Amino acid sequence: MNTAYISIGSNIGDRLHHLKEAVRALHAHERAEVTEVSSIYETAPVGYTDQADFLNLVVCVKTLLDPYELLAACQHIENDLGRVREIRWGPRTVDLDILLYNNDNIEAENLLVPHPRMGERAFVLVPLLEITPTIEHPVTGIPFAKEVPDDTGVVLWKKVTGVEQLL
Ligand code: PH2
Ligand code: MG
Ligand code: MG
Repeated sequence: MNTAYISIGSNIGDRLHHLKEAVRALHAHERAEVTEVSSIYETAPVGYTDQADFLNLVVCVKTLLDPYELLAACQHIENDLGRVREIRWGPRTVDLDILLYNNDNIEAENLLVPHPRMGERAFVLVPLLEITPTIEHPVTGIPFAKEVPDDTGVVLWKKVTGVEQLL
């Protein structure tokens, strides 16, 4: 069994609904199970800042899918939820990004794991560390908790204590 962490974000329409639909769809996959979920955070947009605030969370998935199959499953869910690809880092109904897959270091054209920008993004690290406080970077071995960036734009929006709350 493999363990992956996935960051999910939405800043268009009914953001909570989109996050829940994404968690449900991952969990409904016959070869994936969502075993842990973080709370939901409201976060100031990073990168392209002239857009609405996001809701973000991180989920832990136990899966028999290989990383590329998991990526395809994530993209399928994004498409099902009506995502249209437009501006890089721009507004999105739902975005699912693979952060970590076991301790793998993947450098493929369409997939970089660990996610190359995760260490700079408080909207990723705050929810990730809520689920797994001692997790380390698979390549550097440095605990992510050691280098959390400025988290002033990341505010607890809904406390979540179990997966059932989002299914
Ligand atoms: N996603 C991005 C770019 N910027 N900012 C926040 N707060 N949350 C996101 O999920 C996010 C972002 C690209 O996917
Ligand atoms: Mg993203
Ligand atoms: Mg993405």
